[in-house]
Amino acid sequence: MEKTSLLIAALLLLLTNPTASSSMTNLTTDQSALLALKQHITSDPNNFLADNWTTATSVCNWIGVSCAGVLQQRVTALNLSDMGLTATLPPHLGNLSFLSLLNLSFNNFHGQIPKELAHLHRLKRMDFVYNNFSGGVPSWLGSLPELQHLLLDYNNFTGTIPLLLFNVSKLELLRLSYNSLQGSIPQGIGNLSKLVSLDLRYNQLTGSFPFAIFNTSTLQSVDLTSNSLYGSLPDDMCDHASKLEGLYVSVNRLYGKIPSSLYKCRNLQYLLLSFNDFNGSIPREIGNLTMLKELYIGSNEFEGVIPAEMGNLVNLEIFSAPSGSFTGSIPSFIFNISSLRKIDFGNNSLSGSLPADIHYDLPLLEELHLTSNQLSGHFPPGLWECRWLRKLELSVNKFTGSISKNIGNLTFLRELYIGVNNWTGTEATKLFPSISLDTDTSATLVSVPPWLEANEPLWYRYLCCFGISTEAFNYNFSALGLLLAFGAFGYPLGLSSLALGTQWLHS
Ligand SMILES: *[C@@H]1O[C@H](CO)[C@@H](O)[C@H](O)[C@H]1NC(C)=O
Ligand SMILES: *[C@@H]1O[C@H](CO)[C@@H](O)[C@H](O)[C@H]1NC(C)=O
Ligand SMILES: *[C@@H]1O[C@H](CO)[C@@H](O)[C@H](O)[C@H]1NC(C)=O
Ligand SMILES: *[C@@H]1O[C@H](CO)[C@@H](O)[C@H](O)[C@H]1NC(C)=O
Ligand SMILES: *[C@@H]1O[C@H](CO)[C@@H](O)[C@H](O)[C@H]1NC(C)=O
Ligand SMILES: *[C@@H]1O[C@H](CO)[C@@H](O)[C@H](O)[C@H]1NC(C)=O
Ligand SMILES: *[C@@H]1O[C@H](CO)[C@@H](O)[C@H](O)[C@H]1NC(C)=O
Ligand SMILES: *[C@@H]1O[C@H](CO)[C@@H](O)[C@H](O)[C@H]1NC(C)=O
Ligand SMILES: *[C@@H]1O[C@H](CO)[C@@H](O)[C@H](O)[C@H]1NC(C)=O
Ligand SMILES: *[C@@H]1O[C@H](CO)[C@@H](O)[C@H](O)[C@H]1NC(C)=O
Ligand SMILES: *[C@@H]1O[C@H](CO)[C@@H](O)[C@H](O)[C@H]1NC(C)=O
Ligand SMILES: *[C@H]1O[C@@H](CO)[C@H](O)[C@@H](O)[C@@H]1NC(C)=O
Repeated sequence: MEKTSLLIAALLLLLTNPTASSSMTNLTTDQSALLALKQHITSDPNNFLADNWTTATSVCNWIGVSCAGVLQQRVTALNLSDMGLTATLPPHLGNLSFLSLLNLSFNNFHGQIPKELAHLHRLKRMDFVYNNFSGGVPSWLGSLPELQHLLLDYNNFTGTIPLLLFNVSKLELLRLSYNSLQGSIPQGIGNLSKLVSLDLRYNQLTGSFPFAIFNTSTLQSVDLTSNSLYGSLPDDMCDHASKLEGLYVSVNRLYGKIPSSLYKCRNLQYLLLSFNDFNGSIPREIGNLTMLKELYIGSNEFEGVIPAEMGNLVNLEIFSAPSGSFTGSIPSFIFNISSLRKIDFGNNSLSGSLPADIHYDLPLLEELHLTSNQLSGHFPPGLWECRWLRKLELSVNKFTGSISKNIGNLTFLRELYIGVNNWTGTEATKLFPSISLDTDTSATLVSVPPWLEANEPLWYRYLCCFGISTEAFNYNFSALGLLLAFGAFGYPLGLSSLALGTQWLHS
C-alpha cells in the first residue's frame, strides 16, 4: 500500500518537476555525456574505462556508474574514485541531469570545472578530493539547491571563497583544504544552518575569523588550521554550537583568552590552539570538558599554573603545551590520566620535582617532553615502567640522581635526550661496568657499532649539535661510552638517537 502511494508520488513529481521535463534528456544523453568524458581521458593506466565503457552494454552496467529511476533508468551516481585517471572534464557532464553523486576523488583530473555542471540540480554529493583542478571555486555551486557535501580538498584552486556558496541551505560538509585560496571568509558562512563540518585548513585566508560559524547548532568540526585569521574566541561561542567536537585553529593570528564558557561545548574532543597569540591562564573550567582527547595549546602567550581541575580529563590522550610561560610544578594528577599517549611541556618555566610518592599510571605513554624547564630532583622510577615510551626529552633541567638501569626495559625507545642536567649516574655504572664515567675522560670515536652506523646521520645530528650549541668544548665523552655500551650490551637496540649533550656523569 505504502509503496504504491510512494510510487505514485514519485511519478507525479517526475511529471510535474519542471527541470525534468524541460531538460529533454534520457539515458542516451547520459551515455553521450559519459562517452565524451571517456574521450577526454588521456591516461587510464589500469584500463578501467577503456575496456569497460563500451556501447555494447547499457551505461548502467559500466564500472563506476549507477542508475535508478521510476519512469526510465537514468544515471544517478558516477564514482570514478581512485582509478588513476588523467583528464579534463567535458561540458557534456552537465547533461547528467539526474546525477546525485559525483565522486572523482584521488585521480588527476585537472583544468577548470566546466560551468555546465551548474545544471546538475539534483547533485547532493560532489567529491573532487586529491586532483589538480585549478581556477576559482565556481560561484555557481551556490545555485545547486540539493548540495550536501562539497569536497574540493587537495586541488589547485585559487581566488576567494565565493559568497554565493553560502546560499546552499542544505550544505553539511564544506571542505576546501589544501588549496591556495585567499581573501577573507565571509561572515555569511553563518547562514549555512545545516553545516556539520567546515574544513578550510592550509590555505592563505586572511581577515577576521568567521565567528558567525558558531551560530550553527549542527556544527561538529571546524578546521581552519594554517591560515592568517585574526580575532579572539567569543564568550558565547558554545551557546549555539554545543555539538562541537573539534576546533582546529592552530597556526593563525588569534589572540585573547580562552573563554571560560568553553566548558559549554561539552562534546569537545579536539581543541587545537597552538601557534597563535592567545594569552592569559588556562581557565579551570577546561576540566569540565571531560570528552577531551587532544589538547594542543603550545606556542602561545599562556601563563600561570596548570589548573588542578584538568585531572578530570580522563579521556585525554595528548596534552601538548610547549613553548609557553607556564609556571609552578607539573601537577601530579597528570601522571594518573592513564589514557595519555603524549605529554609535552617543553620550553616553559616549570619547576619543582616530579612526584616520587605517587603511583604512575601511564601504560600508553609514548612521548614525554620536558626539555628546557627548571625541573629538579630525581626522575621518578615509575616513569621507567612506561614500556611504550618512544621519545623521552629531559634535557636542560636540573635533574639529579641516576639514569636508572630500568631504562633497559624501554625497548621501543627511539630518541633520548638527557643532556644538560646534574645526573650522578651511579646506577648506569653498575649497568655498564666497563665504562668509566669520569667527568673529564675524553675519548675518540674509533669504531662505531653497526647498529649505530646504520643510523649515523640521525645520531650524529642529535649528539653533536645538541652539546655544541651550549658548551662546545666541555664535551663529555664518557657519555659517548654509554652510548656505545647500549649497542655492545644489546640494550635498547631500537635507539636511533641519543643526545647526552654537555653533562656531568659523576661516578
Ligand atoms: C533520447 O532523446 C533523444 C532526443 O534528445 C531521442 O532522439 C532519442 O530517441 C531518445 N532515446 C530514447 C531511448 O528515448
Ligand atoms: C564492467 O565493469 C562492471 C563492474 O566491474 C562489470 O560488472 C561488467 O561486467 C564490466 N563490463 C564489461 C563489458 O567488461
Ligand atoms: C566509490 O568507489 C570506491 C572505489 O571503488 C569505493 O571504495 C567507494 O565505496 C565508492 N563510493 C560510493 C559512494 O559508491
Ligand atoms: C568517494 O570515494 C571514496 C573512496 O575512494 C570515499 O572514501 C568517499 O567517501 C567518496 N565520497 C563520497 C562523497 O561519497
Ligand atoms: C597540475 O596542473 C599544473 C598546471 O595547471 C601542472 O603544472 C602540474 O604539473 C600539475 N600537477 C600534477 C601533480 O599533475
Ligand atoms: C539561492 O538559493 C535559492 C534556493 O535554493 C535559489 O532559488 C536561488 O536561485 C539561489 N540564488 C542564487 C543567486 O543562485
Ligand atoms: C598549481 O598550478 C600551478 C600553475 O598552474 C602549478 O605551477 C603548480 O604546480 C600546481 N600545483 C600543484 C600541486 O599541482
Ligand atoms: C544570510 O541570511 C540573511 C538573512 O536570511 C540574508 O540577509 C543574507 O543575505 C544572507 N547572506 C548570504 C551570504 O547568503
Ligand atoms: C565543572 O566541574 C566541577 C568539578 O571540577 C564541578 O564541580 C562543576 O559542577 C562542573 N560544572 C559544570 C557546569 O558541569
Ligand atoms: C624490567 O622489568 C621487569 C619487570 O617489571 C623487572 O623485573 C626487571 O628488573 C626490569 N629490568 C630492568 C633492566 O630494569
Ligand atoms: C649539581 O649537583 C652538585 C652536588 O649535588 C651541586 O654542587 C651543583 O651545584 C649542581 N649543579 C647544578 C648545575 O645544579
Ligand atoms: C549536452 O552537452 C552539450 C555540451 O555542454 C552538448 O553540446 C549537447 O549536445 C549535449 N546534449 C545532448 C542531448 O547530448
